[in-house]
Amino acid sequence: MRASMVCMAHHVLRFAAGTDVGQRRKVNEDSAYAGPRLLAVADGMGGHPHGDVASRAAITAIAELAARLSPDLPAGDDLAADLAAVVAGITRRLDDLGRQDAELRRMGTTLTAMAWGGAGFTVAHVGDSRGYLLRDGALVQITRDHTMVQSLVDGGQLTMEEAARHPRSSVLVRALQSGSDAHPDIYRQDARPGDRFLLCSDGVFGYVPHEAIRSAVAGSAEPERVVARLIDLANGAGGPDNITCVVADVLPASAGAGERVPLTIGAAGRDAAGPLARLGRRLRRA
Ligand SMILES: [Mn+2]
Repeated sequence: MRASMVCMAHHVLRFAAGTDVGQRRKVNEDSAYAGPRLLAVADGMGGHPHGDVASRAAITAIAELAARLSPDLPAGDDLAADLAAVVAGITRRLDDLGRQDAELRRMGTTLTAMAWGGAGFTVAHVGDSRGYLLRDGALVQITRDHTMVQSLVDGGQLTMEEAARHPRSSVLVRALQSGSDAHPDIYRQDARPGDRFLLCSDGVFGYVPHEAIRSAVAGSAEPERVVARLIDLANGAGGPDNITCVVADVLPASAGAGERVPLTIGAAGRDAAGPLARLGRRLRRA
């Protein structure tokens, strides 16, 4: 008994990520990051100019935090403080960009980020991208949408079903935006071996029914195949929006995590010669 208390459970992540522009948009304004310590999805806000710039700024800041965290031993990290600082930094960055270029004023992005601490996550969430947990065959949403319709659901004025069909279901009440303070939800999420986590943009859950998402997430042992299946389902539903997924399995450390090269994709992945590519090389050497 004593030994199990001293030897804290320490697990590892096996992760995959994918993004697709969809069937109707010209530009992919989603970005995502997946690595051994951090998972994140950012959706540049529809109806705002230059959402791709905003989601790239958010995911670049997440990748920079990932580079500062040890890939293996989480001891001593204060992940809630780290994530709060990153979110505040993203807002400052959006403010700076807005000051330099009037066209970039009022651009915004969602951000759903999960920092891995070895036995659980710290989540930072703003907007209407989502986190889900698949445990014992059930898929549960672990983030709360910052949307007008979710506020109406909370107030008892709409059911979840009505909210999902609401014509203004994507109108946000909170986002990362230049000219306004960020108010992220930051909280702990427990995790155990066998858990599978999904982060995705609304291009997935807005068009693919919950049960189809659950069945895709539960349908393959390989996170890569789950990502590909979800992108296929969203495109099969018409692909009206950009589509982005990150899938991560929690494994006992003894299982090893296999491929651990971090992925930066979508709008943030476009600038292959830029600072992110250099960051990627540094991480691969580490
Ligand atoms: Mn979207």
